[in-house]
Amino acid sequence: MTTGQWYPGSMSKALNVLRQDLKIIDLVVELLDARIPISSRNPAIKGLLEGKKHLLLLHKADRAEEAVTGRWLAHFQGMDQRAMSFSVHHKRYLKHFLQYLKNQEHNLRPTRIKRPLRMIFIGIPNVGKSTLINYFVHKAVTRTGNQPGVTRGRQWIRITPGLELLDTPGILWPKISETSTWPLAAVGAMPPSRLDQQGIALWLLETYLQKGKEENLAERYKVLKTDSAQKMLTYIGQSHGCLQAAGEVDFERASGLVLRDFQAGLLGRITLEDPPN
Ligand SMILES: Nc1nc2c(ncn2[C@@H]2O[C@H](COP(=O)(O)OP(=O)(O)O)[C@@H](O)[C@H]2O)c(=O)[nH]1
Ligand SMILES: [Mg+2]
Repeated sequence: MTTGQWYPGSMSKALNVLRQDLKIIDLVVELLDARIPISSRNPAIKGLLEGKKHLLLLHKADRAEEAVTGRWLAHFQGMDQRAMSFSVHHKRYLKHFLQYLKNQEHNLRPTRIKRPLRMIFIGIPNVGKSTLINYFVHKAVTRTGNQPGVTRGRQWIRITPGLELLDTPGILWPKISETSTWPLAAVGAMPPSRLDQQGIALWLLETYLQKGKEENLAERYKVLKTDSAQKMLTYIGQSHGCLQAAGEVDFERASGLVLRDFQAGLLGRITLEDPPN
């Protein structure tokens, strides 16, 4: 399956919807995958964000290396870009998030407007937008219906008396380039084409080895430690019955296993893209 088929022509339509929604939004919260903060970002939206407050959320932080997420946050701070980490699996992130918005209220709210701060979540497919909206629904004070002056068909979730969330996320498409495809496919933001599967798995294994996390792999797969991704994939295939009729390792199947395990979170925390030093 090519990228073009997976990201159909509805992209410009989605951007138009987003452009409409943004008219009534004060704060745009852009979700990035904390494991791939570079590849999960779409720089093309810069123009859309003009005049909006913009917060980056390094989401799924429970899957990324905590120290590296910290370095990413410092990196963004150094660029005067608001950024926080988040995960729906640890309550403390929600606390921090709400506290931050409360502290920043006077900065985030347009002056002279006496109404709750309006926020939207945007991001690429599978980054966790719907999950996050549902998460906030459960924390919400009320869910409000259509209001005068507000886009028809849109609902707001009142999280606190001073904060409302648009219940429809803004969908962004990742910027596809030669280098960004593997990280996106690895985290499940786009389907691995059959041809790429092995390349992605080898790249993932290589990253674990480079980061000195071969222990994670050896543990999960009960295989020998090695410093070669190719050998690791061979061991995994051998020990997990990913074999062809002739007894040779079926690398395609072994790669599929690695990808599924990674996406299921069975290979431990890892950040696949580090901030520039
Ligand atoms: N580990 C982890 N997974 C998450 C988190 N938030 C969402 N997910 C998972 O990410 C996947 C995609 O989420 P979804 O909300 O459908 O993404 P959307 O396409 O952006 O709406 C689902 O399997 C979620 O369970 C998180 O904080 N941590
Ligand atoms: Mg969704």
